[in-house]
Amino acid sequence: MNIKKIFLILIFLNFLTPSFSASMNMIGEKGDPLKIDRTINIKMYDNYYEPNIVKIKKGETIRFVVENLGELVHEYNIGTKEMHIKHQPEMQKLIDHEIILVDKIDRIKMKKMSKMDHSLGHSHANSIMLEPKSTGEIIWKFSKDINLEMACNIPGHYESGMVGNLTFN
Ligand SMILES: [Cu+2]
Repeated sequence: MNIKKIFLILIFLNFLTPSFSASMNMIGEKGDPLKIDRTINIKMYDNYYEPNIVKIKKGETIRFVVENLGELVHEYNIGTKEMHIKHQPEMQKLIDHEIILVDKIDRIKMKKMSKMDHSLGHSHANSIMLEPKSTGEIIWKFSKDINLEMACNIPGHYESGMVGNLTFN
């Protein structure tokens, strides 16, 4: 196989893998930290969010300051219901590889393993995963007004109620 052919295949593969970012475009985009309209504080407990309904205006850039007050690792992930359901097997993989432990995230292992399997990297602009007693943030621009959910896709959490609504008015 010549170099040009390999190169073309690589380009083709590149089109296949970011199916996630393609679906991300339909829910909005990573927000500009210099253009924040509002800050919303979200508290994560075992297994629910507070608040679990957030009203959004189309076009708003929101900084979510997310605090994990539970005793388990949790995620704050913005997406459609379909995206969350699709994301759940990925989270199961992180558990299987012992990257997510009950109350810890092995970020060194995550980094190492993501070189072999990109889906284990778990770094998307629309989500953040936090250990207990830690805080993080997401800045998201809601450029599309489709109904979204905030959800934790760690196995069992979504099902037990760790899901809320981001609704447009
Ligand atoms: Cu959770």
